[in-house]
Amino acid sequence: MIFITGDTHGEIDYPKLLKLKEFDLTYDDYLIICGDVGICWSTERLEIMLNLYRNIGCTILFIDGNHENFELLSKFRLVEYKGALMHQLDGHIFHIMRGEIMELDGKSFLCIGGAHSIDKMYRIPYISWWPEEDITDNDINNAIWNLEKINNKVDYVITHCCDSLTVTKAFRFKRDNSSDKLNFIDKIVTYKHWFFGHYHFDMNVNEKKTCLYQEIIKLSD
Ligand SMILES: [Mn+2]
Repeated sequence: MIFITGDTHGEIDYPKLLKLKEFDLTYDDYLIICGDVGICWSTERLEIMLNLYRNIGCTILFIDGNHENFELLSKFRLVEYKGALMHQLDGHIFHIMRGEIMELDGKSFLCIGGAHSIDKMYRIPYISWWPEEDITDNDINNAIWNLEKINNKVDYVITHCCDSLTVTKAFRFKRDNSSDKLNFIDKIVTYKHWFFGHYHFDMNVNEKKTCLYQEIIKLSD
């Protein structure tokens, strides 16, 4: 089984994951989290967070959001798992690098973490805000390079923020450099469905794009 959900913010929005307990989960089941996972936030609480997420009992694959401690995240070893480059935080907990394409049960997922914090001015650099949050040209170039090998076609796109067109039209929020870069991805990639987090809504923007927060989607086999 493959599940996808939105931001979990460490223990704050963790309780929704307990709904997964009704399934008979194994490590051959996967939970994809669309950023702001918050396992890596403070060094002191890292082990507590890892324990909490281990308790779900399936393999956890997440992209980064804008609220992650990138310094701490970068300390984990890089591994190739499911065809994609990832930081391995624990036996069954992985952070997917930006622009990587993973394959789970025959389905492909283009994963691009990162987003811009609108409340950046109220945050403290390297304590509650990290400059690595924004999507860069290098991230997009990595996606382009990986997409070329499969003719720019994937089953799913997983991001934290969404493209500027969606953010301005569907949510009436401001565009930014990160969302602009996803406009380009939207133009070049053929996909069945795009899931993203960040905006703290559960909403189907259209038939191909879904914003996730508390909802947990189970992909059909
Ligand atoms: Mn968030």
